[in-house]
Amino acid sequence: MIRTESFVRFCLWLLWVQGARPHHAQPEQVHLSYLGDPTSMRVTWTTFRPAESLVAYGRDPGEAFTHVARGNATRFVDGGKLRRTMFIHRVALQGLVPGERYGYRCGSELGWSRPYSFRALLNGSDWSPRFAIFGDMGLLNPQSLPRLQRETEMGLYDVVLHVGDFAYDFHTDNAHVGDAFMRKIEPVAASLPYMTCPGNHEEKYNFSNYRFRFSMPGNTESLWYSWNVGPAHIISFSTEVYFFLEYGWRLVAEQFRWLERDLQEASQPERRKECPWIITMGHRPMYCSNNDRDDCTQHESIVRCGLGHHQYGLEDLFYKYGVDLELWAHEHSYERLWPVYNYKVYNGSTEAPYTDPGAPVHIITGSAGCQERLDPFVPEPRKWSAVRIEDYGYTRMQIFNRTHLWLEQVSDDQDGKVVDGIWLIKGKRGPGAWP
Ligand SMILES: *[C@@H]1O[C@H](CO)[C@@H](O)[C@H](O)[C@H]1NC(C)=O
Ligand SMILES: *[C@@H]1O[C@H](CO)[C@@H](O)[C@H](O)[C@H]1NC(C)=O
Ligand SMILES: *[C@@H]1O[C@H](CO)[C@@H](O)[C@H](O)[C@H]1NC(C)=O
Ligand SMILES: *[C@@H]1O[C@H](CO)[C@@H](O)[C@H](O)[C@H]1NC(C)=O
Ligand SMILES: CC(=O)N[C@H]1CO[C@H](CO)[C@@H](O)[C@@H]1O
Repeated sequence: MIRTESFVRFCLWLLWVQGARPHHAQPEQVHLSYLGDPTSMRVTWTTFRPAESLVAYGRDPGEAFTHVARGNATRFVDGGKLRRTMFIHRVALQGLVPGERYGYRCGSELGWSRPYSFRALLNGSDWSPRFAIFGDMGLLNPQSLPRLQRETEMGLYDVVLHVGDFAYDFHTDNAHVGDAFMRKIEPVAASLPYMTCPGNHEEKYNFSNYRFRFSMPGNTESLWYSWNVGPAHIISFSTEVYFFLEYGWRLVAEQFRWLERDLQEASQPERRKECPWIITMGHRPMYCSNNDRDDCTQHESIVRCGLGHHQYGLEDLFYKYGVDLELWAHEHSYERLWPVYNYKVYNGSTEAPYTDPGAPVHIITGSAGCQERLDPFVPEPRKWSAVRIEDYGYTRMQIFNRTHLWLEQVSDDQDGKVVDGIWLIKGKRGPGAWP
């Protein structure tokens, strides 16, 4: 009896050893990112053995995958005990026709992914991009993910913004958790550009899992970058440079200088006329009314006021350049603020607080779902706090045109019900719009 069992086990092991090898060049964890050019899209994936980096693609429906694009793979060694090695492949598709749908699969002669498809984003600023926005989604309890997957398949979105904190954590269990998370989001992330910023859960080994796994525009290993989509300029940055100074104070200064330059350029009058919305995304908020001891609960939060003697504070910088909307996460809840600057509320008017507001608008949306569950609020809302919701869910945003932007909050707990919504309407732009 025992002998038969061990024999069967031995056979299974042999099969596994034989079978496992070629599978290591099987592509997995496929995801897309947008480089800011509507004729282009980047495909990123992982293999566990070196292999070529090819994407076969074509117009969908109609063409078979008649085109082939090539790219390169980067070797990534996780910092854990096992020093697991993987190969992160990156291929930029070029020459796409804006607005057209493409089918693709990625891999090499050693193994291909299943087919996926995406729509190339539209050109110019005269269209209305639709976003799914959330932070803090983990491998365990990613409650909003099935709904996001269905809505992706229904064609509800053009882009996803994941505002930091992934997997919980990428590096956990020798980065097996990171692999499993990236496989789990694949149905969404291989169909829509999945744009990111780093959160505190990505910190381990100097953010290396984050830096290697994603492929955002620019040359800062996805840490900070900006891009245009429709009538919006979107800036993604790292609040974490302020909290993990052991990786270099230099990074705080470098990112701050970059932010200032980027904002300066984006607010040149001709650019702002074409692309008036300036939207930021960063993980840890400046303000929040949660019942914990996070930075945002401090009156002089670091993200808002900066380090030491108020160096590199972001509230003044974003105010100075007339940032319209600031997207945050970190708190596992949803909170919408009245237009606020330095603790003072600047409603457009009492009847229409978000029509030509006198300060940036902040949204905190970190309740997509993770093993740390939800974060409660302090009992009394602050006077700058407009709406607080402690449900699992995510935010939808549609930038209708140069003046009108719609934001709404979806509660997954309440079966997809829209539990909050505002029009942000702006005629005036830039610092001149503030009182
Ligand atoms: C995109 O729009 C710009 C400006 O209108 C134009 O110069 C460019 O040729 C367009 N590109 C494509 C691929 O349609
Ligand atoms: C951490 O990573 C950043 C970005 O790659 C790099 O500039 C910095 O020097 C690294 N810091 C340390 C201490 O390795
Ligand atoms: C801002 O507008 C809202 C909604 O009308 C109102 O409840 C709130 O008191 C206003 N705040 C200030 C400071 O005017
Ligand atoms: C912008 O979109 C809003 C909402 O759809 C609409 O009411 C408004 O007329 C549009 N503005 C322009 C200039 O098209
Ligand atoms: C660093 C490197 O090898 N870059 C190459 C990546 O792939 C493209 C397209 O094949 C090449 O042009 C680069 O030189």
